[in-house]
Amino acid sequence: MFWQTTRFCIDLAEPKVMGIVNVTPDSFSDGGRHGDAAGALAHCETLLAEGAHILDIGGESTRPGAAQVPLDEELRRVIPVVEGALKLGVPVSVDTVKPEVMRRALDAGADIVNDINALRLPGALEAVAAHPGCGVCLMHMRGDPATMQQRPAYDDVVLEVGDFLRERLAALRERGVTAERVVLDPGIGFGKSVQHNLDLLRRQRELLALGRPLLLGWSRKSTLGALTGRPVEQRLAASVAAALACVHRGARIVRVHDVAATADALKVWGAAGLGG
Ligand code: HH2
Repeated sequence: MFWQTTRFCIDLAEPKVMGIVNVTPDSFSDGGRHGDAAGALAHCETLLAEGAHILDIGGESTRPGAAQVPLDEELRRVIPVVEGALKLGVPVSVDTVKPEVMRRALDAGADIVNDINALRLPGALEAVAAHPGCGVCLMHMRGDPATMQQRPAYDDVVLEVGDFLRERLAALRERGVTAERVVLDPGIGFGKSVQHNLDLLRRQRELLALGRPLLLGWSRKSTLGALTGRPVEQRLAASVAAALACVHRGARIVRVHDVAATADALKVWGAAGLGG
């Protein structure tokens, strides 16, 4: 299976590691670490040396309760880093919900739009459809970051997430964006309880029926804290285990902070014939 993006057709025969680059003061696990463009670009290079296949650059924290970032501030944070990262020879993704940030990043040459809101803000579908070939990650989120963890409820979380992703994929197709450009993400921690996230992991294969590759982001998330009792800075082993578990259940891209450990684990996993 392949993921068609602006400059790269990404071969997903082997699982791919998407390295997280948060250019934010307040991300839940690494806020403020790479707050300026030079620091963020140095982090991009580190992640590549550690084995990242894709860089995902974001300028707005989406942690539960996070404040929204004004458009001009998000552009100021993200665009210089996207421009620099595009020279590094790997696919560059922009993690944003804002159509104008998508447009500006795509104009700069970005390969992928990663939207936790699945292109639901007015103008977002159009921003992607106006581009001839960028890749897209559509993620499921119930509610918005300000309120999403207030008693999330589903009859069947896997069926409801699947229905949502199918509808968003169809909305993109209607606007002429072919399925080869799209990957799907159930959105771990976005309007979901610990049990919902675990149901999505255990029954992840059901989402493969949607016919597109799955991207999963478990890295350092609070469900791992609930399972291990560990604070966010001590969730490396749990994050690597979660990445392997979701690759085992059919994910082809894992979005992670700890690239070196995840890439090493996936190499051993693959060599053992366990998938990927
Ligand atoms: N998770 C976060 C942000 N973007 N995108 C996708 N496709 N899938 C995810 O699971 C996902 C995402 C949250 O993690 P992080 O970027 O580390 O934190 P913050 O939002 O606080 O910057």
